[in-house]
Amino acid sequence: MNIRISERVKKALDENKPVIALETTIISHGMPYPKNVECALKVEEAIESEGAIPATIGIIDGVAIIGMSHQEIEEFGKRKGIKKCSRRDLPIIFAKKDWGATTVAATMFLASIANIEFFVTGGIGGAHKKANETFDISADLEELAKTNVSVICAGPKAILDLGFTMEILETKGVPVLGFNSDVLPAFFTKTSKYKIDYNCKTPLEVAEIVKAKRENNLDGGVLIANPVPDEYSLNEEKINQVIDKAIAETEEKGIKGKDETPFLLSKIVELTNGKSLETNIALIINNAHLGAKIAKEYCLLNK
Ligand code: PSU
Ligand code: MN
Repeated sequence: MNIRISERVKKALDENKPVIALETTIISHGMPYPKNVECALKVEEAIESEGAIPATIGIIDGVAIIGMSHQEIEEFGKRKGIKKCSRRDLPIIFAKKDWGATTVAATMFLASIANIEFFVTGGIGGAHKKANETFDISADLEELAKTNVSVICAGPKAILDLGFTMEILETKGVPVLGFNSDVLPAFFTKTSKYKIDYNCKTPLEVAEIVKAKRENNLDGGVLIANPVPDEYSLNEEKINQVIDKAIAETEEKGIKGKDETPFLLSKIVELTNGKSLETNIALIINNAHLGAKIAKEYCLLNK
């Protein structure tokens, strides 16, 4: 496989140090420049401040990079026309020696090849509203079903059908753990009406569950849902109105498939005058701290 693991990440993995995978779709298709680059670098810093090693993953000229340099991250943030790359796009990007910004699904796949257990992001993809008619269900859920990587996020974004998404995760055998939460956080907001069965209070508790999953050969991911910090949580009613407006616009404009999520994300930033972006950045950094803490505990358990 065309893969380049940075020396720093290689060394950390060899020495059983905590490594955290990070995606690039969030940079290229999830946020505007230059905030996207600022955010990506702050997330790396947050991970480092906890004593863990960040591994931002993306594809450059057909080579999967595990552990991008700051310069490469900057390039991902700036460059136009980088393809959004989910699992199904990987062979095409490799064959054409193209650039690809990896989604949760593709990043999980590449992280697993590099033996990285933990992956931090903002929100995962899931079943879109009306997925019962359109079948628009993110490949992220399939990947969580089969690939051995644990994903720390702030819940699926409320642009999705959260109930449908949770049902699919259950069907596919993906444990969903709330971090100090009894309900599924909905990305921009701390809460939703969907109950979570397992509330973990400490990073160690999460690490123990991940370890038990691996030791018992229960393939697939674990989803850790970490609510956005209080001071950044948006008003549920207002954000849902904004989301409905953005979704109505996708219908008017006929935006579908892989373009739908990036369109909705940028529309929501526009409609909230950038407020949603602040929240988005804050919650990823919050997830980065938690992910690093969990990974540290996991390394200690596996000593
Ligand atoms: N959710 C967010 N921000 C994002 C994404 C999801 O809050 O940037 C990105 C992730 O990379 C995710 C992808 O894997 O969108 C899902 O796209 P789709 O729905 O086309 O599978
Ligand atoms: Mn989709």
